Amino acid sequence: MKYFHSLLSVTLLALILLSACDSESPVTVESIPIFSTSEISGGETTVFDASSHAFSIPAPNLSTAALAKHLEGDVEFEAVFVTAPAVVNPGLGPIYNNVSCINCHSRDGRGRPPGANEGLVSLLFRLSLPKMEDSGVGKPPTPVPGFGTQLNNRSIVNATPEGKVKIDYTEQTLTTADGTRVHLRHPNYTLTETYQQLPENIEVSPRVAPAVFGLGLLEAIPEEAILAYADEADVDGDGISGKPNYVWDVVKQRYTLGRFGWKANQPTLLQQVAAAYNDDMGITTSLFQTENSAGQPQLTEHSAVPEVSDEILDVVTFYVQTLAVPARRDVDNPQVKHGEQLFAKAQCASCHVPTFRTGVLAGVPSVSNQTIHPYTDLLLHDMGPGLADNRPDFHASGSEWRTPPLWGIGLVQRVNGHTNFLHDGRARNLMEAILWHGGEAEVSRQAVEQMSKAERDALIVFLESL
Ligand code: HEC
Ligand code: HEC
Ligand SMILES: [Ca+2]
Ligand SMILES: [Ca+2]
Ligand SMILES: [Ca+2]
Repeated sequence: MKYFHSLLSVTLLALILLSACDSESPVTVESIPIFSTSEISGGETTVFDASSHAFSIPAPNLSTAALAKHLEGDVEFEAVFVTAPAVVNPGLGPIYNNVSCINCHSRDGRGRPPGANEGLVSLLFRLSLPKMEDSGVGKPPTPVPGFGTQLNNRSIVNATPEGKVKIDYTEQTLTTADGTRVHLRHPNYTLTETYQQLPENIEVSPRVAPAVFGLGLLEAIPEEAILAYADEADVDGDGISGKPNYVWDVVKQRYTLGRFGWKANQPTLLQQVAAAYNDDMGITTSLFQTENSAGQPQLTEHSAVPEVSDEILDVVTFYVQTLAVPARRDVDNPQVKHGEQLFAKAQCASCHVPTFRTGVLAGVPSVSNQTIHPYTDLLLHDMGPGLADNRPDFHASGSEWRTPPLWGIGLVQRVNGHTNFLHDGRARNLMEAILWHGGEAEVSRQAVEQMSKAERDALIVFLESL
């Protein structure tokens, strides 16, 4: 594994540490401890912070002007929107899921499903109707009349939410080769209190809010580098295909490679952010000028001017492009190293690809030309019926999901106070997340089931070091 011995990254680390020190205590390159280079997860954007703020730090290599732009974006990311007319941040709704970006992406981190007596906060539900036979694959999801492609469970006064969701879990038990019993829970969703009747054949896809750091780096990975891992027909016969999603780019007005969202259903961060304003908050932008409630009785007036300006859209996009990636911890711990070997041996790295080199992202030099360790291939994989939402999304089938990056995953507990993983947050810890893997990852899961307790522990300790 060549990323262990890259002198370049060691030099980068030295530069990062040097620039972080004040001039009164000069640090020589010789006095800096040599870490395994895989610790530097985000290249020059890496920060050494394992606190509860670990996901919220601006990339340390931003210029003064770029940092100012990032901080403007930070303010907008936290801005709470209200019913129009208002002096600050008007335009919320009339129907929406939440009032600010940060409310779902808490501490720039990960959301979770609601607890027993909580409402939905950072979990949302995408909706669609089944596609026609001949217009199916590769097309956007078909909206549900009166509901669109997302259930908006909240509304401003004098409007009606589209409905609510009741969640319950079915417990099941899995026994590993050494006789350890692991409890898994499978979510069941019932849509209730809908403002009008839903069609019977509706497709529902639950999605929790992912963390938003390091995303500019993922956007900067050259398309060819991602496609190099695609093997749709599994020509090399390792049981793993890896398929690019191609989704509609509203700026380019054509289909382009999808990278963001649980099904790689958004092509760029600009479009992802504009879609979040529109779908999640009921706020129009120049990219999506139509309210998400178009055609519904509660939409009484419609502003011709976008509710959020291009300037704000730009700084918020820049903000999620330039949040730092936290460095790994404990990389020299023998148990961590053992876990890393097991990760490779169980074929986890076939999808959770450890290393990429970014290209140039226009206007964002800090994420350009970096060696990064995101542990994702940004491709779609069939994960089997257990994880399927049975709702296709462009080229993603009902059982395909984009490999999520694993960087920072060991800090979720510290930052977000929970360890709920997977697209719907069903897994209550990392081991449950692994044991839900099926489909193309069947062999990986079986390898973990065959491991001794010590090996499984090492694998988890490795993941916690990311
Ligand atoms: C109601 C909760 C909610 C709100 C509000 C929300 N998001 Fe999200 N966000 C999500 C969910 C859920 C996803 C995953 C969507 C998917 O898979 O289609 C997501 C995905 C993203 C992603 C892509 C992450 C990735 O790893 O692919 C970015 C970036 C993002 N949101 C930024 C924002 C910004 C900026 C705002 C405010 C304008 C915002 N979000 C508001 C829930 C929310
Ligand atoms: C065939 C590709 C593939 C392989 C092989 C694979 N994974 Fe995954 N992994 C995924 C996908 C796709 C998801 C998201 C599934 C979902 O959310 O429904 C995922 C999710 C995860 C998550 C939860 C991440 C999150 O953000 O919630 C962890 C942890 C994880 N994998 C670890 C592993 C480990 C450890 C192995 C090896 C034992 C492994 N994976 C093998 C594709 C793969
Ligand atoms: Ca609005
Ligand atoms: Ca809707
Ligand atoms: Ca293959």
